[in-house]
Amino acid sequence: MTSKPEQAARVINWAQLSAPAQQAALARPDLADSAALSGQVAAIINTVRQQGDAALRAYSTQFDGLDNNPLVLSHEVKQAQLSKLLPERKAAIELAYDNIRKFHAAQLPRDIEVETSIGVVCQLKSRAIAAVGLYIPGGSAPLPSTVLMLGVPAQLAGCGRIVLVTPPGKPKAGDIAPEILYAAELCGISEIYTIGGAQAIAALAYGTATIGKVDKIYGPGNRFVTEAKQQVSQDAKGAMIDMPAGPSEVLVLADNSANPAFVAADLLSQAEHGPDSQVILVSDSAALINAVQQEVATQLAQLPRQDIAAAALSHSRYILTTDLAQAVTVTNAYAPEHLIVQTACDDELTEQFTSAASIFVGKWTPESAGDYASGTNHVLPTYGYSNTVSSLSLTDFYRRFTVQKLSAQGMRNIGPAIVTLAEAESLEAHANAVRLRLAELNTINQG
Ligand code: HSO
Ligand code: ZN
Repeated sequence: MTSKPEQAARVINWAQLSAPAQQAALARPDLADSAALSGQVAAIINTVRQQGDAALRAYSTQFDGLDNNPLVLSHEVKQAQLSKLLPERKAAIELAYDNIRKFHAAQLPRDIEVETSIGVVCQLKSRAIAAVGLYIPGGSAPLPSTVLMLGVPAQLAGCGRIVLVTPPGKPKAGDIAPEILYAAELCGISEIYTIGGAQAIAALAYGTATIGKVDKIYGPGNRFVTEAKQQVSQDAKGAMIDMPAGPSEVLVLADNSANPAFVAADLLSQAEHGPDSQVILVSDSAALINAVQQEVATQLAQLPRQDIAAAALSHSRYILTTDLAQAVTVTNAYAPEHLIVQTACDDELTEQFTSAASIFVGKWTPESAGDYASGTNHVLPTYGYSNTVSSLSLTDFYRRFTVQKLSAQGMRNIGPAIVTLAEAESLEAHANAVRLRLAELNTINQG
């Protein structure tokens, strides 16, 4: 566990840092894209492409210690797992499902049609992506909440096939958390495969005899999964992915009106995700920072995952600013995945944030609310990508395309301008495609 003096040493006084030192204070860790990792993942992908199901079974023996993984989760195994679901967990999943569904149903895209010039009609349409693959991690913390975050929008969009893959479970394939299976059932997901890791991503992207290929892959995973998603997304024959990923992050912006125990709990809830989690407190109050540090030490000692949280905290940062305006500047520069604001002027500050992916406003709004049950999506851009990449939403399960139709009058109206532009670009064939039609319209006019 981290001792108090060490924690105190990690307080950064922002105003005293040079510009490069400020940049360094907000830098993310280098991602583990070592040549060894990408080579290993490329080899797994290749093997799955060549040997299909046999490769998936062999990897399951090698990585999961399971002989003869059936790959498909059978109805019987699923029902047996579902019968173990505790009633209060079932009810909680249903509450979360309802709220996530309400918030995402309101995001339904609308087709639009605009007559840009007389006789020139342009349409923008959205249609569900035909086949989507949802990756749900197993491991130290299986995440039924992620099933809802991916499954609800896929269900609302009406994707033709929704495929879920998740590590096979232990001690036998199919020992998958009943909460994951119930969340999948609510989302109407019946195609479930008991595979995880880079091999699961390869199977989704390229297909095997048992697992049909999908068009787009969603969801978080370890560095093998993340690397595999990157690789298949760079191959036109592979599959698109939801977004680039890095370690999960929270930045809490708090002033001396904040409750230090709440702030500490929020920092720790991010820290327990993984040793590489990024945890930052920004405050204009040295007293608050001090109180939070003490609370963190006390609460950490009680946590079952204290080793993971302590590892994350060892590179956490407590940044002291001269005022709240400077705190906002630091926050915007970092572009956090999650931003929690606990100050005397939360609503006013919220208007000033320019780059956070998901903002949690006020003392009654922990990140856990959005992680599970408020309705917002918890699949979010990390690693500073939230400057430009958006939180997962219903539109990510659609493709958008345009349709246009010109009448004879539309061609007469815009044809001459098109010819002029094509000539300006020295693209004669383009100009001709219009000239021929204008000439034809002239003969009709004269005739
Ligand atoms: N905070 C995580 C999501 C999560 N938390 C799932 C708990 N379960 C990344 O946004
Ligand atoms: Zn979380």
